[in-house]
Amino acid sequence: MEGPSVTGTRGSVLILMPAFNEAGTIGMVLERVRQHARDCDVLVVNDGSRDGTRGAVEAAGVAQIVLPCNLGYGPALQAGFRYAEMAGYPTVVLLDADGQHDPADIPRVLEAMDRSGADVVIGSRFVNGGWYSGPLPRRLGMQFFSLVTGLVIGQRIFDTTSGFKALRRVAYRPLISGHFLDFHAECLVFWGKLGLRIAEVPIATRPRSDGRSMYSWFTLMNYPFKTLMLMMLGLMDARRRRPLR
Ligand SMILES: Nc1nc2c(ncn2[C@@H]2O[C@H](COP(=O)(O)OP(=O)(O)O)[C@@H](O)[C@H]2O)c(=O)[nH]1
Ligand SMILES: [Mg+2]
Repeated sequence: MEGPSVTGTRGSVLILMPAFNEAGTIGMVLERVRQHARDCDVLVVNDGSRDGTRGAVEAAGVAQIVLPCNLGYGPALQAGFRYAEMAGYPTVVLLDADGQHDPADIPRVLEAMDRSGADVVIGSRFVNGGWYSGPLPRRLGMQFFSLVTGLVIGQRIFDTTSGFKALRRVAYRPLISGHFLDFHAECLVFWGKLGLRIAEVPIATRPRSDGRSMYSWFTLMNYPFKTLMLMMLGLMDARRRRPLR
């Protein structure tokens, strides 16, 4: 029996946008993507949203995978990576649907990828002295995982929790079936140990104007333990594989 197939006209960059209950912002974000990344294709993974997200994406005329229930950020993006792989996209750009990332930065992130030859380019809040004013535990967690990642792969990544990333196929393909939570430090060490090249470029971020963050106090308390455990799984997985570079 033949596997599923994805057909249709497409460019070489897929903007992959995870969305859970983002009806208040996603229309505006998609409009700015159209303005600033006209040549890119867009796929929203609508993860069982219960608000008007589906209608807003349809109104924007953008492709979406509508999951029947909420699977969570990681599995939802894995569905998107599978789609990108089946359709043969050389590059995927991850971008949040809540308006915190500015689609005007997409061309700069892609240029940095071309210029540097990196396999992963992270849109970073912290290179060039950037600053994050969120809750203290979250700031400390970010510092901690930046240090740990640096020790493990020998390259300091300042923003390990950015959801704005450009990935070449060599970087997104192995994520389709791995153990990943939110593609943060657990994913960076996996990529680093596989020999992939990672670069960071500064981006602007804005506070959320609508909806709710997926991180509650409870998930933030679990985050370090889960991420450390998944980092170890990622390292074991990378050791089993042949280096990609
Ligand atoms: N697919 C999927 N996306 C989610 C889920 N929760 C949040 N997101 C999306 O992931 C992106 C980042 O989420 P957000 O809650 O803003 O994370 P934060 O900015 O780190 O606080 C946004 O586009 C959300 O809509 C989820 O359960 N599934
Ligand atoms: Mg956000």
